[in-house]
Amino acid sequence: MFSSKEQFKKTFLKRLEMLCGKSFAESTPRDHYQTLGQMIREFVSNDWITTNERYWASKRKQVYYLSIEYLLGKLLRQNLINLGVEAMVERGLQELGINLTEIEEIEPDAGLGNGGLGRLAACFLDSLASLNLPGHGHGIRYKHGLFEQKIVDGYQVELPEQWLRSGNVWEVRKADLAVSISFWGNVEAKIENDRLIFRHLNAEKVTAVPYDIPVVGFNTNTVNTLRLWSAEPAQFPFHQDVLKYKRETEAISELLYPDDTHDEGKILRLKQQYFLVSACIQSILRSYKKQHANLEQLHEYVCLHINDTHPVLAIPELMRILMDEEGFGWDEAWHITTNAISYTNHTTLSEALEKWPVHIFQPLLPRIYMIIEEINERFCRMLWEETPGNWERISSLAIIADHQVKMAHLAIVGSFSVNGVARLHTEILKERVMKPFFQLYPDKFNNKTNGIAYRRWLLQANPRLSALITEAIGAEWTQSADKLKQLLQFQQDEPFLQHLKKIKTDNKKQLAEMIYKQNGIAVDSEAIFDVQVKRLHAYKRQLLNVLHIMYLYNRMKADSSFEIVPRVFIFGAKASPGYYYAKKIIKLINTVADKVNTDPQIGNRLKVVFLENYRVSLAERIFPAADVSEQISTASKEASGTGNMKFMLNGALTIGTLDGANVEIHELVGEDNIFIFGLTAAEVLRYYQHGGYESVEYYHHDQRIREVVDQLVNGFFPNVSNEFEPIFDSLLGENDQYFVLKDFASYTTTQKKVSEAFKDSIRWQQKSLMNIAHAGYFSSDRTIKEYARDIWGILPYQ
Ligand code: 26V
Repeated sequence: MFSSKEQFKKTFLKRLEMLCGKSFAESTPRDHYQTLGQMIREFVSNDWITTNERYWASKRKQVYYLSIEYLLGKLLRQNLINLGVEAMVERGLQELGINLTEIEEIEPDAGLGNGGLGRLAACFLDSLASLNLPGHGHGIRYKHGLFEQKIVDGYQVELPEQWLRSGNVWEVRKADLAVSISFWGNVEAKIENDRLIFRHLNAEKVTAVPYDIPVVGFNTNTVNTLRLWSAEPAQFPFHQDVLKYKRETEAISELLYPDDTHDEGKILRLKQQYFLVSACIQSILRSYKKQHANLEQLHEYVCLHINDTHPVLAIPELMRILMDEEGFGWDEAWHITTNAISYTNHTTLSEALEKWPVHIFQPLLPRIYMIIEEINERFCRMLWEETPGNWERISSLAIIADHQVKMAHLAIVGSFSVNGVARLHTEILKERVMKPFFQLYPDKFNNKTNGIAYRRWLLQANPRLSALITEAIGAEWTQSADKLKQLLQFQQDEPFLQHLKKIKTDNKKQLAEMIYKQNGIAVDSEAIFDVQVKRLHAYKRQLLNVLHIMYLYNRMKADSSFEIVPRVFIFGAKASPGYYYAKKIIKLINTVADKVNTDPQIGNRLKVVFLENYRVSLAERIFPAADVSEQISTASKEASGTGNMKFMLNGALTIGTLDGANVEIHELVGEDNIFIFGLTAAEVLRYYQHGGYESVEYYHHDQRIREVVDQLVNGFFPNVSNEFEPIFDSLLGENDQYFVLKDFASYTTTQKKVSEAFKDSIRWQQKSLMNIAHAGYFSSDRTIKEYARDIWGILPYQ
């Protein structure tokens, strides 16, 4: 059906009628979207089946990526590109009077993730399939993804997200592959034939139904699977209150939790976590047993990778199945489990490390809790034998302590590999946060610097730049990102650099149109587009960016001859619904935007734009239009960042701290092509350890700081009395935990350098080119090859 344009058109028209029961004349863009989606799914179905059969028949090792989040975005364009039929379909549709870009709009973003962690999982799936690697994803089919954000009067308002409202054209429901999950009840221990047997009695059963989504590789026949599990009531519920049971069951896959300190201890979240791992492991073992005689070598054929600690119950769940259902003894089960499971850590922030109160955990998952207790006891015994009497060490490393289950400790003890997501992050894990564990298991720890699906973020999101690159160095870069380095030969090529500039300006004009449509703000596409898009968190320091904007505004007001290179500051950020402080920052950004944008004295020299509902599809429009990428987290806090890589790939220059993967970007592009400022991670950690920072001193000694901080509370912003007091207090009352005031001067000086550099247009384009040319390193293909080689031990097919 995709063999030629004519064939495509013919099939499309026929399918449209069959599927929608309407004539072409009556059909709507939604009908066109549904038809094209169905056609693609049907087209890949053969390769999908073959890929799977081949994997099992060959009996080679396969990896399962377990993640509570997948931030997929839209799939239509990606699938067309990966199948190599995009241009043909686009032309064919055009001849029928249909605009592909318009029908793309119909597809909802699959927003089953909060941010970087979920998007990373989606990028990894793309790379696994594109590299012909046997790797599949397992996740939850949330009915509602991350909330939709509206900005009303400058405040964030959350609306439920409804991506499944019109169905999901990519998924296939596999009701026959459903499995049963048990919660609550009690455990009975009995001796049978000289063996201690455990039975989970009186459990409440939930049915997990898989929905499979094909993951189509780029320019290959490999089609892997993303299996999303949905919770449904069991067929014959033994329950007095059936309605209550139905409601509680369906609640499990009802919504994605927005990451949030205030959700600690939510029982539903724990239910989701166990639901995912139990369903996933049962389904893997069922397939495995069809091909293999016994489970003794499971770890030689199967690897379960857990994306952060959310799926860490895979460890006790696999132990449970091996012991209680398959009859293995503890030691054998432990050997198999700990050789099958690998773990990625995504944060060192203590408030983000998962801990579950025993009083919640134990009743919900009684048998799983028993197994964790046993793991803990054996682990503590081992520690005791190493350092007898050192209770302090034992209680700080224990898996269960202070009536809590510490999920990261369980992950480290029960897996064969622990990796961080950027070099600096892994060093901090090894030398500080997880140091005693590193000393205990030095060989487990390794680094895998994050990467991005560069085809989505460049080939797909930035067609103008992609065309220029292909014209300059050929199309090989779409297969191996390293080839982007060949662009370095154009460093002194002025026409090429001019072309690069023209492309950026065109992309900026396109974004400017969108900004005008959505926010009613007219921005000048000749100005610097300075962008900070990411979740709103105190440690990411959107506040530092805003205070700098306020400072610029003050300078311009005080001195009408103050010269400034025109700038548009663009923000996109969702705050967790319960994160009070983050919401205050959103209100502040919008309040500053109102003040600045409506001041006739400022005109086009300074504009501030907050784009609502930041998500994958919006990101795809923003990155190609950015001049400056804001990566300004307090050093040591951002594990890696991946937006930083997307900006770089699209030729934006980074202003950033030496944090996360910025360190590696800095190394790759060199001093002259990035703007680094602020405290280093070592300095920040030294302050935390030894003290010595007094934010009030910076307030008193720097007049610029005093002015902007005072403006938060002195009526400078009309009609928002007291609104920003919590921000004022965080900076002065709470001694500015994130060193905003400490880094202010350095940030301001560096921003000035950015403006100066932008004036020299050709030099700027050279810097931009250096960034694009070196971004190949951050392809998730590179990252996934490293995981495959160093951790999973899997090989490509074909
Ligand atoms: C969660 C929470 C929840 C409680 C409040 C504070 C807080 C802070 C951070 C987080 C995120 C935890 C895990 C996570 O999403 N990490 C992100 O993973 C990305 C992919 O590896 C990485 O690029 C980001 O730097 C990292 O923050």
